[in-house]
Amino acid sequence: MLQGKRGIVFGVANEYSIAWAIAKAAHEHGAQLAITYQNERFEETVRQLARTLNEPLVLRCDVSEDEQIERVYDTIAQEWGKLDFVVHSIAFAPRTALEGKFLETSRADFLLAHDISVYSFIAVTRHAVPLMTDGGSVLTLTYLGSERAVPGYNVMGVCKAALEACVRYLAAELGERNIRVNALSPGPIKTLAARGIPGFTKMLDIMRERAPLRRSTTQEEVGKLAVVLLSDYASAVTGEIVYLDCGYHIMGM
Ligand code: NAD
Ligand code: 0WE
Repeated sequence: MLQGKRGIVFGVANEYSIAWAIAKAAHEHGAQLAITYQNERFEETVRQLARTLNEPLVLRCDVSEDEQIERVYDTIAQEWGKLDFVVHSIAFAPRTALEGKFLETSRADFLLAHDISVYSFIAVTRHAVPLMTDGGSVLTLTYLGSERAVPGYNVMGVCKAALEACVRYLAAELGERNIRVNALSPGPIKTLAARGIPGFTKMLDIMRERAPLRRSTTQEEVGKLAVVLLSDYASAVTGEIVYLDCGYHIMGM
């Protein structure tokens, strides 16, 4: 589905990362890849994982620094000269903001969460645009907490609402270049970002009880749908938030 296409996947931390599942699926479908990790803490793990792909570019990118984003795209421009897709699979809010009361969200936590989880999506898309000379597909990851008050998701819910608005504004602006912009919205998945969230196991129980499919989403399922959205099979889909939450969000109770 992605033969002859080149893409970059931001946000691989370990084998459980949604970004990694997307990279694997894109690789299986013929894409040539670059993958990025946040810092040295993840470098060894990510380089090890990368060995199972066909020599991807493995690049460090802390999205809080413009120079690191620029360096990544300088490398892509040098090595490939063009780009077909971008996957943004990054979110962060300080633990204090996810544990305390939403009312108590500090200015510093609010700004940091929005910088990493929202602004970075605009930045990585902006740098990709000049390289997407044959059109392109940009994808990010969101969560239902953007439109429902999910207990504890707090400032991240506000970030995801803003992220989803970014999807629409970028889609509107980039459509004339045949660049599509979409988000995938999976149900809760046990990844590094989910581990240590108090009551996360309970959330998986609730999915088993209430989601029409009586379970939550797997990373592999996100990988498969991502491949479709990155491919020409989704050539008329842009500005969309695509749910793959086993139907959870349609329920009224
Ligand atoms: P993950 O921890 O594997 O991935 C999050 C990534 O963000 C990590 O690779 C981390 O290094 C990266 N990151 C954080 N701060 C960064 C920074 N300053 N610079 C660069 N990278 C940074 O967890 P995941 O669950 O795979 O999360 C990926 C995306 O999926 C996130 O946007 C998350 O909100 C979204 N999502 C997750 C779930 C879930 O339940 N796991 C559900 C819906 C959406
Ligand atoms: O987007 C997320 C989680 C993103 C996340 C996770 C962490 C944990 C470690 C952002 N920042 C941090 N900061 C840390 O220090 N998800 C969709 C998973 C998630 O997190 C929740 C959820 C769900 C689902 C938090 C509360 C309630 C539900």
